[in-house]
Amino acid sequence: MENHLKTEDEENIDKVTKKGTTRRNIVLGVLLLICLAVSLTVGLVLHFQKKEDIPEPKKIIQIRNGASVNCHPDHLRDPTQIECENRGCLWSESVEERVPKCVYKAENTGYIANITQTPTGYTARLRRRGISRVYGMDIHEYMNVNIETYSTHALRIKFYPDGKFYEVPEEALTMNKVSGTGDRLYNVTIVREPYFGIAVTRISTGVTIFNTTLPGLMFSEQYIQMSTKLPSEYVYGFGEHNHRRLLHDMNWKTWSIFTRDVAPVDGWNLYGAQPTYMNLEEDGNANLVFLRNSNGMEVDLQPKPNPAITYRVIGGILDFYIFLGPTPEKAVQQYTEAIGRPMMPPYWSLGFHLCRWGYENLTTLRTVHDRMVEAGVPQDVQWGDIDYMYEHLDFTYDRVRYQGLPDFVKQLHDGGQKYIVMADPGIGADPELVRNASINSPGYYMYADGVNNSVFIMTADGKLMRGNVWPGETVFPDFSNFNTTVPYWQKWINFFRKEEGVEIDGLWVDMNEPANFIGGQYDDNQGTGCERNKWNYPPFIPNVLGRGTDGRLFNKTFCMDAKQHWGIHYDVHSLYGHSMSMVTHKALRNISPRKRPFILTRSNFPGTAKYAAHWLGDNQSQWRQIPWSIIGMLEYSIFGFTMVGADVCGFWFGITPELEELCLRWTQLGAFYPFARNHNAVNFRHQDPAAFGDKFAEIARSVLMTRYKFLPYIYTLMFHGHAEGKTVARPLLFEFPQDKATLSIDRQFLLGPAFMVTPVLVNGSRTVDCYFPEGRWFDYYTGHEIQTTKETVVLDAPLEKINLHIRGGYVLPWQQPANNTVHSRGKPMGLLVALDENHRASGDLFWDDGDSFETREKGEYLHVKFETAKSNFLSIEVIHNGTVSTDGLAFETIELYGLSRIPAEVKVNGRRVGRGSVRYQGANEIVQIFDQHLPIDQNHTLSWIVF
Ligand code: MIG
Repeated sequence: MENHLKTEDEENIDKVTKKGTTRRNIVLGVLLLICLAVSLTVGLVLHFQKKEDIPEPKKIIQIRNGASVNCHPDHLRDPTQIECENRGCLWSESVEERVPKCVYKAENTGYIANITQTPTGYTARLRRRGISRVYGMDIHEYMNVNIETYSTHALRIKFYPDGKFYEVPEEALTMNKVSGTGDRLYNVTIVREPYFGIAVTRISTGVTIFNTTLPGLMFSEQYIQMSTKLPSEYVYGFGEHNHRRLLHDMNWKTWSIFTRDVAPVDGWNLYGAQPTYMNLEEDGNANLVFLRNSNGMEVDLQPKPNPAITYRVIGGILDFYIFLGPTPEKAVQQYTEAIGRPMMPPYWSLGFHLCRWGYENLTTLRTVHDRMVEAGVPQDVQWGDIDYMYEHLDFTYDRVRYQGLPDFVKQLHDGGQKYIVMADPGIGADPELVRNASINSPGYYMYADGVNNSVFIMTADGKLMRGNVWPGETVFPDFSNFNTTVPYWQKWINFFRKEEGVEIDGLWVDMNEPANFIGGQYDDNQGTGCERNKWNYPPFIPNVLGRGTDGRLFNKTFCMDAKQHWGIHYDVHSLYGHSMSMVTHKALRNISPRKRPFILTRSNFPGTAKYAAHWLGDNQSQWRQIPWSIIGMLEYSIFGFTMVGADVCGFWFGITPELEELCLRWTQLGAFYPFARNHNAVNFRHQDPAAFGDKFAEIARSVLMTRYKFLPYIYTLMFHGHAEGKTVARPLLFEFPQDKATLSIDRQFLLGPAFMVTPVLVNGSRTVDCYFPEGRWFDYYTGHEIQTTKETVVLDAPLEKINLHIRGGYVLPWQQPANNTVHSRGKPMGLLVALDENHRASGDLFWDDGDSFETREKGEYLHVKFETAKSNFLSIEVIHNGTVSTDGLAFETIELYGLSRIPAEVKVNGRRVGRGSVRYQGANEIVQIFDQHLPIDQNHTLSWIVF
C-alpha cells in the first residue's frame, strides 16, 4: 500500500505537469506546479526517509520442506484458510513473515508425461492431473513440450497447447541459432514421477541449473504458472524495475513485467519488458534464462535454502531459452547472439548530450548553448523535447516560440554538433488543432494521412482508437504493421527535415509503453474506459501498477482488446516500444541508407538494442537515485544493451539547495555512463553543466574531457558489444565471478574489462569505499598501484575528483579530447599500457568513419591489436585495414603503468628513443614515452629495459 501511494504521487506529477504546459493556463499552471512540486518533494522525502528506516525483514526459517509455490497470489489481500483449502491447497498459519500461507500440493496439480525422442531433442505430450480450473478458466488438459538442443551451450524448452495460441511474432523477434563447438555443456532429464518436470544439468559440475519439478504447474488461456528451482540464490536481472540492488533480494519479492509509463521510484513494472535473468552458480558459473513471452507476467523470488522462481504469465506460451555461459560474459554473448546484437552507435553519440524539457523557446535554448560553449564543456548533441513542437504535434516546430530553429540546427552542425528531437506515438487528432497546425506548418496533415492509409490502431469494434496524450485527443500508429507505418513515419520524418527544414541527426521515441493519459479509449460520447471483457478485465492480473481494486489492466494505456497487426493489444502491449524502435530504424535507414541511425527509446523488449539506445526514464534529483542508476545500467548490460544511461543530475525536482553537489557528483558518474546525457524536467531549475557557475563548469569540463579522452576505448568496447555481444558497462562480478565479494557490488562498475569507475554517491562525502578484486590496479591519475587487493579500501574523493582505476594487463587506446568528437577525432592518439604481474598487457582499437552503416559487416574499418608478445615488448599490429581514412592519425604518446622504475632503455620500432622523449608522470609512477609518431594503420613495436 505504501508503495502504491508513492507511485500515485508520481502519476500526479505527470498529470499536473501536463496541465502546467498547456498555453491556456500557463501562469496559473506554473504557480500551481511549483507549489505542488515543493509539497510533493517534501512528501516524498519524508516518505522515503520512513521507508529506509524499516529494518531488513527477519530471516526466514522455512517450515516446509523444499520450495513452495504460492497458491493464492492475490496481491490485494491474504486468503483465508477456507479459501485456500477450497483451491485444494495446503494452509499453514505459522510461516514466517512474507512466506505464503497457502501453497500448492504436489498431488493436486501438474501433468503426467509421455516422452518421445527426436533428432534434436525430445517432445513430450502432457496430460493434466489434479485440479481442472483456475481463476474460473479451464486448465488445459493436454499440453505439448519441445525440448530442443539449440547449440552446445544453449537449449530451448517450449510448452504450447493444442490448437491456436499467441506467441511473440517472428517479425518482432527472430531468434538466431547460437554457434558453438565442442561438447554439449548440459544434460536434460525429464522427470516423470511423482510428477512431471524438466531438469537441466551442467555436465562439468553436475549442478542442476533449471528444474521445473515443483507443484503448481498449469496452463490455461489467461493464466500460466510454472516454477523452477535454482542452484543458488544469486539472481540478477528481470526488468524493467527500479531495483535497489543488483543482486536480487530473494526474500519472497514479486516483480511484475508489463510495459508502463511511470517514474522509476518503486517496485513497480516500468517502461521496458525484460523477462530475462542471469543466475550465478555457487562455483561462479553463470546461466541465463530468457522467457520469450510478451504478455503481462510476474515472478516470485524465494530465498535459501530452496531458491526458486515462480512465473505467473497471463497469456501466450512458455518458451524458455537457456544459455549456459559458463562465464557471465559468455552467457550474455550467447543471449545476444540469439536475440540480436546491440547496434553500433555512431561515434558522436558517445559524446556528451544535453537535454531538458522546458527550453520554452529558442532564446532559452541558445542561452544555454552559448554558456556551454563559453564554459568549454564538451558536448556533441543538443536535444529537443516536446517544447519545440507546435502544440505538441510530432514533426512540426512552433513558428513563434522556436522561430529560427532550422538555422540554429545549421549552426550546431557547423560547429560539429548534432541535434536530436523527440517524437511521440500519439498523433494529434483534435480537429481545431489539426487545422491550426497546417497554418503553422504548411503541408502538415499527419492525422489525415494516417487515417487515409489505415495507419492507426483500431478498437475491437473497428473504429479509430482515440486516446489522449500531449496534443489532447490522439490516435496511435500500429507500429507492428510495417507495411503502413514505415512509409508513413518515413514521410513525416522527411517532412520535418525538408518542409520544416530541421535537419535532425536522430530521434528520441518516448511515451511508447504506450502511454495514454485517459486509460482506455474515448467512446462516441467522449466517455472513457474499455468494454468489460476478459481482455480488459482479465481473471488474474499480475501485480502491476494501477491494478487497483477494479481489475483493469488498461490503466494509463490502451484497451487490451484494441486490434494490432501482431495481435490484440493484450498480447502485444509490451512490444509497442520495440515495434516503434524497429519502424523508426527502418525509416531512418531508408532516408539515409549510408548512415547509422541513432534512436533513443524509453520502452523496450529483448532485441530492441539492435535498433535503439535506452535511458532509464524519469528519475529524480535525489542522492538515493544516483546508485540506482548504476543498477539499472548494469541490468541493461545483462539484457544485451550497450547504449544505456540515466538522466544525469536527475529529471524531476532538483530545487533543493543540495542540487549543486548532487549534480556535480552525478556528472562525474554520468561521464562514464555509456550513454551520457543530462536531462531535466519542465519547470525545475537549469542543471546543465554551465548553469552553476565557473567552479562547477570546470570540474564538469575536466571529467567530461576524461571521457572524451577514452572514447577510442569506449568505441572499441561498443564494437565488441555489437560484434560479439560483450558488455560495455560491466558489473565487477562479470570479471570476477569466483570472488564472492563482487557478487553484490553495485556502487562501482567497470567499462569493459579494464576501466573501473567508483563514484561518490553520498552528499558531503569526500571519501569513497572501493573494492579491488585480485590483480593489479592503478590509479588512473597518478599511476599509483593499489597495495591491497581483495579488500575494500577507503579512497580520497575530493569534490573535483572521481576515482578511476586501470586494471593491470590491459592496453587502452585514447585520444586527446576536444569540445566535440568532430574535433577530437583528428587529435593525436595514445596508449595507456597497464602491466600485470608478468608485465603483460593486451587490448585493441576499432576505428572507422564513425557513422556509416555496417562498416564492420562491409569491412570498412581499421582494427589494431596491442599485445605484449613477451614481457617488456609490446607489438602494435594492424589486424584489419579496410578502406577507412585515418587522416594521419598516430599514437604520439605511450604510457606505461606498473613499471617499478624508469626504463634504462626504450626502443620504438627497434630504434632507441632519446632521453628527452621519456619522462615520469603523475606521482612518478607513469612512464611516458612522448613525441612519437606511430601511424595507427601501421605495425609497430615497443620495448623497454628496466635494470
Ligand atoms: O509525460 O516529453 O521520460 O524524458 O522529458 C512526460 C516530456 C513525457 C517523459 C520522458 C521525459 C520527457 C517527458 N516525457
